[in-house]
Amino acid sequence: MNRHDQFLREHEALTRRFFLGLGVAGTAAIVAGTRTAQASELAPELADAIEKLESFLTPPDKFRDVSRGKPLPHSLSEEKRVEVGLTRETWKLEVTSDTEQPARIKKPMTTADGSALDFAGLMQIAETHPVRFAKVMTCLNIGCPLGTGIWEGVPMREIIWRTQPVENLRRVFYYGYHNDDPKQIFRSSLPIGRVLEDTYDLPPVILCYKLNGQFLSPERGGPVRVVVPEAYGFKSIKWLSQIVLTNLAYANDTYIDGNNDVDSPLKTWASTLSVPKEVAVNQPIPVTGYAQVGISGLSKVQIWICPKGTEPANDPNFTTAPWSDAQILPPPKIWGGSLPEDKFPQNTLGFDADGHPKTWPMRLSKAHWAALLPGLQTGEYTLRSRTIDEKGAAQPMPRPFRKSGHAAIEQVSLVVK
Ligand SMILES: Nc1nc2c(c(=O)[nH]1)N[C@H]1C(S)=C(S)[C@@H](COP(=O)(O)O)O[C@H]1N2
Ligand SMILES: [Mo]
Repeated sequence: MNRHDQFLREHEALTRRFFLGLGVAGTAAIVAGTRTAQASELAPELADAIEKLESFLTPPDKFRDVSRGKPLPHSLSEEKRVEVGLTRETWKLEVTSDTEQPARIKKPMTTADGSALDFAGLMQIAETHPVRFAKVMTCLNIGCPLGTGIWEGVPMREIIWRTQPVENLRRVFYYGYHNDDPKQIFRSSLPIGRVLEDTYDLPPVILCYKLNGQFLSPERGGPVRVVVPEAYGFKSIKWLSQIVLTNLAYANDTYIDGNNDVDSPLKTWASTLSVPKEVAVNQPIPVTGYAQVGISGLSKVQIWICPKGTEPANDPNFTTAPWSDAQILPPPKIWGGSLPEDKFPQNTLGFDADGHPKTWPMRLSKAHWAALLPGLQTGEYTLRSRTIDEKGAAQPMPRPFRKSGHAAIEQVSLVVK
């Protein structure tokens, strides 16, 4: 066999092995219909890149911070934070009726009459109603996620029911400490139904006090923030101090300014993490990445490499390109994120008693993937990755518009020398 034939044979073998050759029944984990790769199926050439992948959970102090406020509420001195209720000892939450479109509630909770909720009161509710779930925090306006965590809190409805609402309650809006400057209010809102009931198997909307098993830091919105499991970051208000019950029938989030689609749940999409910039001719190319697993789940990650500039015309989403399946990695052995003892807290939604995920990939979080591209000839190439969600929609569908969250197909350049 001459060298060229040898290459073709190897190339073909590689192609089959890494793109199509995952068909050995019984060797792969299939959870909830999505096939994840077993360690034994991963090419040895990928070991290095997989080893270097970011941890599944993000240490709380490594989240990217996009907080607003002048000064940033978390940058205030300890003394000032004590004064304005941004410590566990001094925190207070008021729950009142909207003065403009009032909801009828019998027992508003106010600081004036001493009925506001304090942290000890919150911890009392936490004794019987703690909720924990994994979630990726993503800013609608930024492509890349800010971090993934196990968020712990109590359902917001537990507090709302204490106000004894009677009628004319259609929506709830909420905001946090904003330097006592009305211009700095950053408000978000939800239909009351979403708060009272967890539809589509979603975790509840929580008042969150812990991230990855540790009390919420000032940077992450402590002492208490809202976390809305299925939503982009702007719904998860930090330094929470006010919940307002209203008869308003539509969204009044601050994020509406800026042309944002504030009813958009998390999308599913893929990104690369490591791609060699330059590779040698005929050398298999290890690539890794992650997928944000949105409301519609994740069934596949696919990649496609083509010589630069040879993309098909009139097919902006590259639906007719020869995409091949990457391997979705199984749950990690080490979760990271500074989780105490690297163990999930008991009763984390979606995890069994031993701390193993019940399904994988997990909706509303992330999954990592890897692929070994067969060796290529000299030239400039463009590598793309995309997701297919559980309904079969290929990125950027089903919701391609930028102001409902990032979903554009990523492209990365690569040179073979
Ligand atoms: N009070 C308050 N809450 C806020 C914000 C803010 O500016 N002020 N920013 C929001 C936005 S736009 C995002 S994307 C998330 C970011 O959360 P993180 O800083 O914990 O990553 O916080 C949200 N909560
Ligand atoms: Mo954001």
